Amino acid sequence: MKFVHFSDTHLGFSDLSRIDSETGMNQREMDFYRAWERVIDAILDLKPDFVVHAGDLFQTPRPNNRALRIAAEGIQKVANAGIPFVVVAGNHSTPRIRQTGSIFETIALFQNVHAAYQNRYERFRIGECAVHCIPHCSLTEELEAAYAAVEADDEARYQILVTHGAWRESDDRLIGSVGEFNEQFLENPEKKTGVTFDYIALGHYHKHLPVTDHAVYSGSTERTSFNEIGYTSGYVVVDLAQKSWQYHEIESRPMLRLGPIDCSGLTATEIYDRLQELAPQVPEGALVRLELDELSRETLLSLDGQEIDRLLEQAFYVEKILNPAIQSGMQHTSASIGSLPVEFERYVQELDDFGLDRERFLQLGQRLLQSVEDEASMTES
Ligand SMILES: [Mn+2]
Repeated sequence: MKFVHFSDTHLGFSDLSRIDSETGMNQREMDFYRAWERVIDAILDLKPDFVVHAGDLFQTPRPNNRALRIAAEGIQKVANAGIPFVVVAGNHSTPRIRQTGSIFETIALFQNVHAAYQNRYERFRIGECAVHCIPHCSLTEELEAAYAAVEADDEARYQILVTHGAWRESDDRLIGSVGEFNEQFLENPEKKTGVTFDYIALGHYHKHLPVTDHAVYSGSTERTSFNEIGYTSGYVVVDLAQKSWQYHEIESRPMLRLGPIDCSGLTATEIYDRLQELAPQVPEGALVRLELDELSRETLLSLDGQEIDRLLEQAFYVEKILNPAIQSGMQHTSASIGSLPVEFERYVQELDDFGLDRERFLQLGQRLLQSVEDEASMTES
């Protein structure tokens, strides 16, 4: 028995207000639709026995009409090919107010589609396989109740679990945490439930990562932020009889880091020269995070963002992180603030007797700052 595991497709995500001239659509939004379609096409080619989606099908609990249509089209193609489709709700697609109702009520109307989205455990039987689902639960008590309800289906040959959240390996070790305020923490489900699973399909972490030999984050199908530089996009094919799985990469928009470039003693013109040398490293259509360190006050003031964009014109977008040099004797007051996350990191690293988990605090704080910055840049344009 073979199945496909994917997750975090975030349909309806959009960013950077770049509009495609032909369709009038946000180009990043289209990237996410294309990624989804690539996986759907792969599924139709492969003809697995079923498909599981481990959460964050949509970017929000109320996806726009286009996101909804594209999701429905893909699911319908799979369902029409006679391939059952199991999906759990992740933290992004779970409404904060229950009265909103869930988009998955609609998705579940399709034949061959099984959706777990009601803040509780559900189990579906597909051929020889029992598919146990724990969706995102809004309350810790609901998650505990979900674990307590998990029971092996003794008549099924295989038991698999589909769930969404960060994996709590031990009290001080979290895997796959992205610092979102409502993320769910999963204790090792086998220890928690006493059930031995043949495979645990995880969603939430956008990086493809096996946590154990049979508990696997498929990773997302596109990157939602520069925090995900270096993550590949793809899906996993699981062969239950062979007790094996394999990751398959799909194409997604190139995303890369340029620098950090040490700019001490450099003028703006010298920095442009340096960028001209580096430009061939940037592929067409790339999302680029450019980091310039040790900028003098004068250089910082004379740097022209549009000139940088022109030098890297094949890029889709260049995010510029400008870090000023810290002048001696003025350790804590830089001439100008580089970027909030960088300044925040400096601040946190310098605090003595912190008393909290510094790394986690830093990660959470940076994530929050990033989301505020992202929101600001979206409303600006
Ligand atoms: Mn996600």
